[in-house]
Amino acid sequence: MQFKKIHSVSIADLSLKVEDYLVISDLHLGYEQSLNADGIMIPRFQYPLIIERLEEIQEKSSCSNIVVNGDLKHEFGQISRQEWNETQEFLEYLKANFDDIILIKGNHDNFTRFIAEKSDLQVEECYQIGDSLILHGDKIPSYLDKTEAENLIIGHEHPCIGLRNGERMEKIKCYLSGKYKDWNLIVMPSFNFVTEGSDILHEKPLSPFLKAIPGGDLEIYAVEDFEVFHFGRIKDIMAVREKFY
Ligand SMILES: [Mn+2]
Repeated sequence: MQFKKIHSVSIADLSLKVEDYLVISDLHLGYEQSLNADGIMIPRFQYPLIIERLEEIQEKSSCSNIVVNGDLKHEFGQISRQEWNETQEFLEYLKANFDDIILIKGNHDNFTRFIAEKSDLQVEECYQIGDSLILHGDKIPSYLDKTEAENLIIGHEHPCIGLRNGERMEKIKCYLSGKYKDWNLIVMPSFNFVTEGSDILHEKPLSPFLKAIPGGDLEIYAVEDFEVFHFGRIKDIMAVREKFY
């Protein structure tokens, strides 16, 4: 399958293909149970959807290695039973289907290390493949100054674009691409089916990397079912909106 390229990496639906690695981000396993605890009655449906989509991506991309770029699980602090079971099962699934498995620490991953150790896996701060450095993106680490990578691939933001369709607002997951200092910054959407994410046109950015890029100077690549739609830059869409509304 032919994938849309951003710099040296390719968009394979909700994952990035970086050489022979698939990169996925922000699965937030156990999210439903955490919502249930807050009184939001949502059924637990994510896990089979995640596996199904990942299988399709692996088949179409023929990648044999994988990087999970942070926030594998949802809850802060103590691990809930659903999270423990699903996370363990997911790691075993990865071991059965991929050769090299890299787990990167996200801000929700305080206890992921203990689950990972049970599957003989480790949790890393970041991981470099070719000219791309992969990190979660919840903070700007000091080791960045020493990296020789050209691309920075982050998650954490869960970007999506809200499009008005008559009375309804439809949200589509998207990638963002722009410049952070001298690096090419690529922001990934979440591999999570509970929510589309945070709307880049209507909500303030979360990641310090995005806060450091003034005026929405970022290209938007929306993804839906393996198709990629280039929307142009956030700031150009904002300018048009101001003109007409
Ligand atoms: Mn995060």
